[in-house]
Amino acid sequence: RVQIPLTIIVSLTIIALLLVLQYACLTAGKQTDGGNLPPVSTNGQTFPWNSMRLPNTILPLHYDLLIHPNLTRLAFKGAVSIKLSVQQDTKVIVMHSKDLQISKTALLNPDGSVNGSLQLLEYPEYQLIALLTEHTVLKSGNVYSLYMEFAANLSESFHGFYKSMYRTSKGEVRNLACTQFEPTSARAAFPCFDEPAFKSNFSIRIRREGQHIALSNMTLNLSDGLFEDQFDVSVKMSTYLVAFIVSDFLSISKSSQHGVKISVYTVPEKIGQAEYALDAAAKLLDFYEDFFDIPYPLPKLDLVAIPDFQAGAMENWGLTTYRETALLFSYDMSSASDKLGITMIIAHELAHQWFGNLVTMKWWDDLWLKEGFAKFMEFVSVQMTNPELQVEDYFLGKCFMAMEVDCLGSSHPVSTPVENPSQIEEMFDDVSYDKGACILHMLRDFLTPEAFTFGIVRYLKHYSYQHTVNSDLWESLNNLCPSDGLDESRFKDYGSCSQAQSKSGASKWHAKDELDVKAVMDTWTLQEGFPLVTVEVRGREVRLSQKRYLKGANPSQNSEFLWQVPLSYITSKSKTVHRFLLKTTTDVLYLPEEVEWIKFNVDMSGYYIVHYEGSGWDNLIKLLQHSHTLLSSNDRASLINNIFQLVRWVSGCSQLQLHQPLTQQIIRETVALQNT
Ligand SMILES: *[C@@H]1O[C@H](CO)[C@@H](O)[C@H](O)[C@H]1NC(C)=O
Ligand SMILES: *[C@@H]1O[C@H](CO)[C@@H](O)[C@H](O)[C@H]1NC(C)=O
Ligand SMILES: *[C@@H]1O[C@H](CO)[C@@H](O)[C@H](O)[C@H]1NC(C)=O
Ligand SMILES: *[C@@H]1O[C@H](CO)[C@@H](O)[C@H](O)[C@H]1NC(C)=O
Ligand SMILES: *[C@@H]1O[C@H](CO)[C@@H](O)[C@H](O)[C@H]1NC(C)=O
Ligand SMILES: CC(=O)N[C@H]1CO[C@H](CO)[C@@H](O)[C@@H]1O
Ligand SMILES: [Zn+2]
Repeated sequence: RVQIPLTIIVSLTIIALLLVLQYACLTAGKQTDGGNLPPVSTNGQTFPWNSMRLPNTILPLHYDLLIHPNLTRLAFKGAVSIKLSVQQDTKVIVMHSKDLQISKTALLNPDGSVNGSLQLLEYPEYQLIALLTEHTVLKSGNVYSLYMEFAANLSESFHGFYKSMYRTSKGEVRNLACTQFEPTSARAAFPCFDEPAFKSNFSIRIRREGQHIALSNMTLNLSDGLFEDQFDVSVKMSTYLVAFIVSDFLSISKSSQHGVKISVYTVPEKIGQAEYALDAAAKLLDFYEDFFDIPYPLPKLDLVAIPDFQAGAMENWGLTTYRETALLFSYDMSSASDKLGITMIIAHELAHQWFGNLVTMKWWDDLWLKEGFAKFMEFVSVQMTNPELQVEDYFLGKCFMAMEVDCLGSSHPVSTPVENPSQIEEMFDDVSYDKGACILHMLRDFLTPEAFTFGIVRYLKHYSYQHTVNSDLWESLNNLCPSDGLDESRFKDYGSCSQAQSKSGASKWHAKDELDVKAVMDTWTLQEGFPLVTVEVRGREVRLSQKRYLKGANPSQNSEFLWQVPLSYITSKSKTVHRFLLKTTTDVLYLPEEVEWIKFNVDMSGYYIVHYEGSGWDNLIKLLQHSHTLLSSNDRASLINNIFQLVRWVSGCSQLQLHQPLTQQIIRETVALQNT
């Protein structure tokens, strides 16, 4: 999923805040009796499960889903038959359902015969239902089917199965129905096990009228005379990736080089603006299939421009959905930045077909495992497929933006425990996306791009159709050595595997002997914020120290924060990038000879800022004045960024006197240099 622009977030947030306040006022009176009373179902009976997270007693294997929306009555009916595998003896099936009127339930034997009736209990506070068997104990190891019929109105919001509409140029209003399930709204379209770790196959059928078409994750299997479309059975996937649309859209299609049918769907009058997205998607899909060395597993990929769409875009497997402005490009009217934006968003959603869809985070606390990666891959893939867009010039801006949020006391770790739907929704922020991408970029720079790619391909292959937590990723990046059936010839820069193994992990590429990727990366994902690294050069000795950089606070108060900082530096004597892993609060490194200047965080590939004590800044300013091209544009940008941060940090304390003239000078000089 792609986030929505900031201004809209702000206004929506204000609306949301008002609603929350209103809700808080309404509910304030009710919460006085508190305590740990057992949950009570809508019919007054005790609800047999008291957690928002589902039990692991039953796993769904396959959903047979029939959806019958009516675009005139703006409502839908449905039936679902879920094949269940029982893991532990139980008399209750607990699953999600939200605002659905469930009219019929039955427990079936594997052969389809009715095994017995079920009692339905609903607990709307947790968006859960429980189905109690009356006589049968569901025995561990057995497989049953659960059948349910349900109905609801199409949602008036932008999630669940919702109503969208558009106006033709003649002024006619036309309705369509589409889905947005991520993160927790599949349960509002059909009863399901709505957690990302519960992956299943889906067979979807959709009833519709003759003037409409139906789309879903998979290709159409057949369409009978009554306009019931049946889609092929899906690959194993999470509920939040299921999607369907009933509309009167038109499409254009082409085949990717690897033979996937790619289509772009829009309202009929905008089909002329679909071509750029079609070409971009074909190019990017081919790129990812090669880069990840894993074929895209579906026969088709649809990109659909939806007139009312709240997020920027959504990566539903095989049926990606977008705002119109995020997909449609007019060669007459759109700008170069529109083109860049559209390409990046498509790159993001297609990266998710691997990071997120094929390999899914176990739970939303590790949302960054897909969003940080998709954001990061946008830059990798667009740089390779569309070099003329010069997307690499924008990456640093993402990290600056992430730091703006992450330097506040209110920031949160990339990986943060969440439970309820509103906490989950809050995870879709700059920390998960932009900081996630920036720390991956830092790790790639540290491990080398070849080693990093090798590790993530191994991760994707190992965990295909499964779910993961942070440490699974770090595990895949440790002990990098061709194995797991990977094609070694793609990674021949590695040299011999035994050599790499003998020195433990990535040591072959680094001076430090024991590189523990998990130990390094845990310091970046499990605690919030980032370090300010202070550097002081005394002859050949470089004294290093780190502390948390917290805007507007006295840094000495944050001494409990410690990172493993992958430092990089260049000096007046050596343009080769040198590396040093700073693991402690203070450390010292020795240069082979004295230098006139030293620049840390080369190209600002690292997610930290640097302050130079003594004459460190002066020396860099002199360098900028006389031969600024010795530093890359990213290095120059990072100096400006860091000094601005530091001015803020020191304001209010005595160092202000010291830094302000330097700041003014460096800004003046750098602006002057950039104007040349
Ligand atoms: C229900 O299923 C159980 C376990 O498979 C079986 O022993 C029992 O006979 C079934 N009951 C009916 C009425 O089919
Ligand atoms: C749909 O909304 C109407 C009122 O607008 C309501 O009477 C009806 O019960 C709703 N249907 C469902 C299935 O919730
Ligand atoms: C929707 O409802 C209208 C009026 O009730 C009916 O004529 C039409 O056939 C329905 N369409 C579908 C797809 O059920
Ligand atoms: C297509 O539909 C037919 C008839 O319902 C079914 O037998 C077949 O398995 C389906 N194919 C796939 C790939 O789902
Ligand atoms: C379910 O998904 C898995 C993994 O994608 C796939 O191998 C399997 O064939 C699917 N099952 C069916 C019945 O198609
Ligand atoms: C790729 C794919 O499945 N395309 C189908 C989508 O649905 C329309 C109408 O239901 C079919 O005409 C396409 O073949
Ligand atoms: Zn995303």
